[in-house]
Amino acid sequence: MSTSADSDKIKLRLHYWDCRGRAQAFRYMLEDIAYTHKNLDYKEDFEACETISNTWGERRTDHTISGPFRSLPVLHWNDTHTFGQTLTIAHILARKFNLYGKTTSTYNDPILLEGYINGIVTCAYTDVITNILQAIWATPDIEDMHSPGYFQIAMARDNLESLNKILKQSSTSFYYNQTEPTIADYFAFEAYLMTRNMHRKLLPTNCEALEKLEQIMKERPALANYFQNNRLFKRITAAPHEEEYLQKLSKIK
Ligand SMILES: N[C@@H](CCC(=O)N[C@@H](CS)C(=O)NCC(=O)O)C(=O)O
Repeated sequence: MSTSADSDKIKLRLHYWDCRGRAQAFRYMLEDIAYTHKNLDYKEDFEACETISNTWGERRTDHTISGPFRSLPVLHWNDTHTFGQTLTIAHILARKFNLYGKTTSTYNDPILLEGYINGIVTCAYTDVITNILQAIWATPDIEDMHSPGYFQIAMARDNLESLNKILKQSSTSFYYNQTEPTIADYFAFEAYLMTRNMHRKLLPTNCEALEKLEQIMKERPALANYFQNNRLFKRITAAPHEEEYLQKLSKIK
């Protein structure tokens, strides 16, 4: 039996590391969804990044913790379903809570609109966020294009440029002429913020549309609360060297 996302009680439990990592884009989605859907009981419980080098080895063998793929994030839906894989979790949320936008005169086929939106999500997640996470683990010298790990930051920059260009073509501040954010906007928002938080130099020269997106996303009541209450983790990955590495990068002008 399917449940209505607008009226039936829905219990969601997210399990992820206490860092931004892969989950941050859909954490923003969940904040907004929980703000508007009072039937939603949503909580996140965290796996401490510190456990990755000691107790996680054992914890990951327990499927009630590490889900079907022995990795995090994991989303528990109503104590009956357990999902793994970042994009799958985000797509389920978008499907259930109407974050695939509305058809417009230009995008008048819902399936094709979903295809456009999914393109942005995949690009932001696979080609920007994942590359930035890998780059932080690889600690490249961001001023030396021959440094191992430089490829990841070059890829992230190139794809952010495409994300900015596509957003600029929209008649609104959101992708594909939408008046409310879709899953695409949450992912592009985090791809842009995460890259900038690694280092401003990694951004493409022109980020005007993404800057505007950041501004409008941060004005949304649930997200404004989230940022004002300092709920965004400073830590981006579970890499033990991250703080020291980002500190070193911050000295580069
Ligand atoms: N393809 C998965 C990858 C998940 C993944 O690699 N998660 C990492 C943390 S960011 C993890 O849990 N690593 C520990 C492990 O695999 O044991 C996704 O996109 O969610």
